[in-house]
Amino acid sequence: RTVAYDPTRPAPPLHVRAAAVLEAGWTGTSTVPSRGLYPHQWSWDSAFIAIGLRHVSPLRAQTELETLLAAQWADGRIPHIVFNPSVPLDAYFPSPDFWRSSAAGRAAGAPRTVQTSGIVQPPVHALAAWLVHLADPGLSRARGFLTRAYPRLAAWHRYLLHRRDLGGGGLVSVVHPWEQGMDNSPCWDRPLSRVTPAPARSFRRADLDHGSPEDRPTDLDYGRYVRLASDYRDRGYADGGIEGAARRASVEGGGGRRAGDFAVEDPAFNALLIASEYALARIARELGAAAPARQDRAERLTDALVERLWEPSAGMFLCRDVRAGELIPERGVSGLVPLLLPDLPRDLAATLVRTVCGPHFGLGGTTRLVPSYDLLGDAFDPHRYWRGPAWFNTNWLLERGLRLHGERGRADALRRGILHTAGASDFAEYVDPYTGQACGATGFGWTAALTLDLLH
Ligand code: 9YW
Repeated sequence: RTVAYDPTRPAPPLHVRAAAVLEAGWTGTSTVPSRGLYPHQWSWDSAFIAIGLRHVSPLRAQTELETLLAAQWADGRIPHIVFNPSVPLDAYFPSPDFWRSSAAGRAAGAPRTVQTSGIVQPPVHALAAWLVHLADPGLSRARGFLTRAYPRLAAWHRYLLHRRDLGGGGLVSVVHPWEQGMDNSPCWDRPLSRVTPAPARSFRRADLDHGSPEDRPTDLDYGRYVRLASDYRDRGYADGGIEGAARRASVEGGGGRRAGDFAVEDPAFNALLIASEYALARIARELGAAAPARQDRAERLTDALVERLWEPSAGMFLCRDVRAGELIPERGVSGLVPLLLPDLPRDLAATLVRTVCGPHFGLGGTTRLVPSYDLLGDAFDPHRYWRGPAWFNTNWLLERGLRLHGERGRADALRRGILHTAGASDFAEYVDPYTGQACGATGFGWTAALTLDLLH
């Protein structure tokens, strides 16, 4: 339900079209990423959507984040999906009866009144809350927006840092490709190959009702996603972090249950946590508390990120396969996202800029937008989801990173590329990085929202 397009009339301005996409996706308490494909509330989508929505309605942007935070679990996790009870169960897979959050997640403190998934997504939320506050500080203070959000955001970061440091090196691990948000990135191929897929007949994909199979993950990928998620559920969504292992050992009187097969330290997930730590420090100061510890933690996390994930020979960050104890030799866009960080050593920032603009990602040369995966990689496919197409959220993050590190000309060019491609593709979910051709859904939430943000 985007604005009807009539070729005999001039198209409405871009900001009007983008706002109409967000209007069409608004349910009254949050915004769906896509009416057909993703009809519930998604965690990192909501954060990006709030960042754009603040320019249309600061109140709705605050509400978007408040709705998500209301579904937080008692252990601090923010679930990756909050289900809308009025949407039929078969509209999206995996549905609430797969996750069974209020039953299987009871020990982890899943909410009783709302159904959610049990995994997480990248922590963009504190950054979003701070930007939403800045859009209308008067309204934010009058509603106590940050006062109410702060303890929840702090608990969310605590969960990640204490329960999810599965590698013991100070970084957060994801336990499912859906947690990192780039579902079928070639970076996951190696760690996923150790996972026995659930039989194809044991589940029914709903995504293929909306998207073309060539643009989506394969059935084999899905079998593995289902296996990892159901194993995690069957462990009661318990984590294998230091605290989690100690707690289970005391409860079960033994070494605890086996942690999952998949654990990866991802550069984008951790960089977004660090960016959100800086935002939490600002939020704490706005609320009148000194927050030197948060600032220090952001700097320490940046050091850990460099130490554990920087690969000089690739000129970028790579993912670490925690179970195998090695870096994964694939160049995914997630390894460029740390450009967002203010305390990145200058030489690393300069190297990242060269890599973004070099043959593997092609910005300013062969590509219009930065692809999700290495143009020269064996697994590159310009149309298949996170195996090559360009996505608007990662490009928005890189635009900020380029600007932060003084690359104004390149940032301006990328901004123009994003705005042009978003408009021409009718706010596509993702696009062919060479041609800008729309893939996946159109009228996609964060594409419209981040377009609005760049227009302001
Ligand atoms: C799925 C909603 C989500 C995004 C993810 C994206 C996709 C869900 O859609 O995952 O069913 O495949 O990969 O990043 O949050 O837009």
